[in-house]
Amino acid sequence: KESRAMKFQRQHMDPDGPSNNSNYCNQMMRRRLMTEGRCKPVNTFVHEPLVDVQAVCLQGNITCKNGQPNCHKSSSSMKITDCRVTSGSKYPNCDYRTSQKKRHIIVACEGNPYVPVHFDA
Ligand code: UM3
Repeated sequence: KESRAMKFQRQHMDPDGPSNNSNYCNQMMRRRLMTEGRCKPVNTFVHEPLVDVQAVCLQGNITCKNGQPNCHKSSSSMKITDCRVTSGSKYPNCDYRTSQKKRHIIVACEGNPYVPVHFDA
C-alpha cells in the first residue's frame, strides 16, 4: 500500500520541473493520478530537491488549517506550481490553470522519520 509519505511525493514533488508550459497542470495532474474518480480541485507541485522539502519538517512549527499542531513553514521561499481546476472543467476531462510562483510553503509532517504527508498552503 502507498504510504502517506509516498503519496505526498506523488502528489506534490516535481524537483526537475516545471516545464515552462501552460499544459503543465493538465499533464501532471493526470500523470500523477489526481484525475481518477474526480478532478482534484487544487494541487501544488514543489520544484525543489526532496531533501530540501523534507527539511521543512524541522523548520518553523505552526498550527495546520485543520487545527492540528504538526505543520511547518519553510524558512525560504520555494519554486512551486499551483494547479486549479477551471470553472468549465467537466470530469473526466479535467482542465487546469497552471500558475508558477515562489512562496514559503506549509506542510504537515508525521512519523519516524518525520516527513511531509500533506500540503497545507
Ligand atoms: N492543496 C494544495 N495546495 C494548496 C491548497 C491545497 O496542494 O495551496 C491540496 C492539499 C490537500 C488538498 O491534499 O488540497 C485539500 O486541502 P493533500 O492532503 O493530499 O496534500
